[in-house]
Amino acid sequence: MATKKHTGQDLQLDKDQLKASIVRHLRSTLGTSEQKASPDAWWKATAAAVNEQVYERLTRTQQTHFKKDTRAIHYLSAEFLMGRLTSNNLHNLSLYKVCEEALADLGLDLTDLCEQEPDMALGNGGLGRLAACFIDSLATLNYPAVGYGIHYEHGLFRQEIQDGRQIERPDSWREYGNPWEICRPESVQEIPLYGYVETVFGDNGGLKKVWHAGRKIKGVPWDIPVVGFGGHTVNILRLWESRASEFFDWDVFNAGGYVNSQAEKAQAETISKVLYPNDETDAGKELRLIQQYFFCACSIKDIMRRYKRAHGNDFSQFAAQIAIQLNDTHPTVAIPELMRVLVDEEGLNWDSAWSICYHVFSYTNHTLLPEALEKWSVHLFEKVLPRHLEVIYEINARFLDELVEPKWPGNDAIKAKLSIIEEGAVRKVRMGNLCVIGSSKVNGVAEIHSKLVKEDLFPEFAQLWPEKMCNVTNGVTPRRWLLACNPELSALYDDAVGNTWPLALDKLREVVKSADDPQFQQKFMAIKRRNKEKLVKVIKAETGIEVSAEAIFDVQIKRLHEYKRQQLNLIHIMALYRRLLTNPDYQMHPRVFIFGSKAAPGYKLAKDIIYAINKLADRVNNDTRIQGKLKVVFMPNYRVSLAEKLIPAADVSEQISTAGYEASGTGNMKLALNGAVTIGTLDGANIEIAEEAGAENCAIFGLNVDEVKTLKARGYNPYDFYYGNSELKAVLDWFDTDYFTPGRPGELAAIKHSLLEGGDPYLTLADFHSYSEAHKLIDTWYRDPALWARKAIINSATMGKFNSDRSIQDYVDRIWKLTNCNVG
Ligand code: KOT
Repeated sequence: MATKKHTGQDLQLDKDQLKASIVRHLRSTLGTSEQKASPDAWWKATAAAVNEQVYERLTRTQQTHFKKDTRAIHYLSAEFLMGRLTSNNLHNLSLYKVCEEALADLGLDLTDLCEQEPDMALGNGGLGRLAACFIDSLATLNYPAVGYGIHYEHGLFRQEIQDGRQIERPDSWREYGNPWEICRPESVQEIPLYGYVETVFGDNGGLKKVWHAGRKIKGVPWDIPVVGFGGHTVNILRLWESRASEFFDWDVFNAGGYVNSQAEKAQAETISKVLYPNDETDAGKELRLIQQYFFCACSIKDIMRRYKRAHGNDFSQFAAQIAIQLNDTHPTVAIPELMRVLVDEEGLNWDSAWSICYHVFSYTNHTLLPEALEKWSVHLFEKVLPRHLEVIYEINARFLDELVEPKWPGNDAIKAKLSIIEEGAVRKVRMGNLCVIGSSKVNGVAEIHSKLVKEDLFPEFAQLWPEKMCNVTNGVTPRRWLLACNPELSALYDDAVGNTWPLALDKLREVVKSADDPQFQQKFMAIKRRNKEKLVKVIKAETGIEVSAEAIFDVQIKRLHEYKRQQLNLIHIMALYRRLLTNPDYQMHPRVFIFGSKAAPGYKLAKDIIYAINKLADRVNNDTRIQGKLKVVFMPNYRVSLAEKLIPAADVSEQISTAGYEASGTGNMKLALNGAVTIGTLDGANIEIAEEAGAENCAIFGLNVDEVKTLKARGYNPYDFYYGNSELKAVLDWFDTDYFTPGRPGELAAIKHSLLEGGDPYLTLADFHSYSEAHKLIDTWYRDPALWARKAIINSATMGKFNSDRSIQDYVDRIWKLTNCNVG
């Protein structure tokens, strides 16, 4: 029988069909009517109508992948910061316009409807958002891929600001149901924990290890379809939810312990309850290790199940069919887990199992910060995962004997450094070392970062395996970060270069030739202006602060961390304010400084910086003496959906980390793509952004990586800069007064303290002067509208490299070696 070739065309809906489908779902899925339906019901009915399309394409994708039995990538990440999915899915299915018209017929506005959707905030920041962009690109490029993660009941906390301070509130993204997820009870897994290991005789007479679990937890998969742009491939993001398994429930129950069984049930459900809110710090908590093991073990079982469906117990094809990417060290325990499954459960010998593991795994490093490098106490490992600790010891012993000893005979110092086990009062398992040893490729996320991973973080590993270390510069999906969030600029680009740019962002380079064309400039800047006017309304609604779209919108949006240096921005705004107060003629174009940032709940200084920004805002925004030249806005609850409103309206992008500390950054790419000019250090991907846009189109300042190292080696003394710059001294001394906290002097003193007595570890004071000069340059540029328009256009038009499709293609070529699979 001839098989019908699908093109996807047969699925296209017109306006009336979609409208009918929405109304049908409103009635039959939501159980309401056009007269009574709430905005939430309309949103869910719309999603249900769209899902008819999604599911059909998902089924076709899965059938094709199964039939062709192609190699697939499995992206393991503790975080996927998806944001909202409605407009994204509509765009990727080419249904956005159709849906807009269908809803208009029903008297509804699609933009308003999209506001009904809670953000899926299952991540902290850059690492989680990168994972979300990557699965979009994988589906778009038709690569067979599964994202695996944790189905947190509560994502990253919701931030409220009360009297200037951050208050954390629980996030409940699925409290009233989420139409984009599908529960898959048929693929539930059971996961062992705790207990002990027994050595027994195996069938072949040899010894074998048996892990007797102390507890078993059920892993329930929830699938989020990931629709590629064009709608051909629909992959899945599979998130695991923990539940109590019958295994221990019944044991305790039969012993008469109904209450205990309920308590254990609650404990089991705690595992996927909440996302740890610490970005780039290692909490070292038992529950976190269990979270990591839980989702890795579920995922490995799922991968095994699918492999065996095609290949039975023949593992010779496993490494050819399966690639697993570890998104930082959080899923490292997948390595000893796969070893345990292959050796203990499938009966492979150690060497065959190791060869499979080594070829299957690759590891991406996202930070060099020492406090983020995960280490688990051996004691904790032994308690929670006794068999895995044995496996790790075995991996370590073989590595030290077979690789380190021959290369550096008798060198105990190097052995101690490279060992997976850190010796000391508390012995620890170093997850980074385990990742490097158990992976065939290790990559950093921008050129400079990958160089530092190789030269500073893992130099001896790089000597052992020079081919293992590589770079894949990060990227962002242009579908969300231009097409969906900036419809007017997208339309301008459609007119200028045709509508293929969402798949080929390099196309935008053609626009560079129009950068000096007054007509094009006028159109480009008018769009920016309208985006700013929209943001003016959002700012008013969210904070009550009135700002003018006439001003320069200067934006710093990212997690709060000393290395990202929001404090540098803060003290520079204070300096500007002081200049305006002391010299009423001080020349500057009006400026609005906009911040969006969450601090880890336990990070005291970060929370103090948020407080200081808000107190500065109170004072500056209400000071009539400065005639509205300066405004400061702290936007509460920074998240993906807010970023989508801020980024299209930004004139200036603040990327001011201490050189050597920001691995890559991805907000820098999104802002430049939307026409913001970067003020930034030569750090992370800023370097590559300046290469693409031309250094003359960015305001680069500050010490570079080598200069930071030299200054630190020489002995940095922040007092040199404090006493050497009277303006800086006056600004820092302001923190001791009650100028910004009337009646409460010294409330902000901790910030000054960290910059002086605290040693200013991130060299804020050393870079202050240069930062201030760069801001003067920005001001001069902006006051020449044609010059500014030129820079803004060139920045936007030259960001093609930072398409996450390019990043994925680099992963495919350098690491995964996949072939794409057309679904039709
Ligand atoms: C968090 C905890 C442990 C280890 C690393 C992290 C981490 C790193 N979280 N986010 N990052 C960021 O990752 C982004 C994507 O690669 C980078 O652009 C950014 O520079 C990192 O800070």
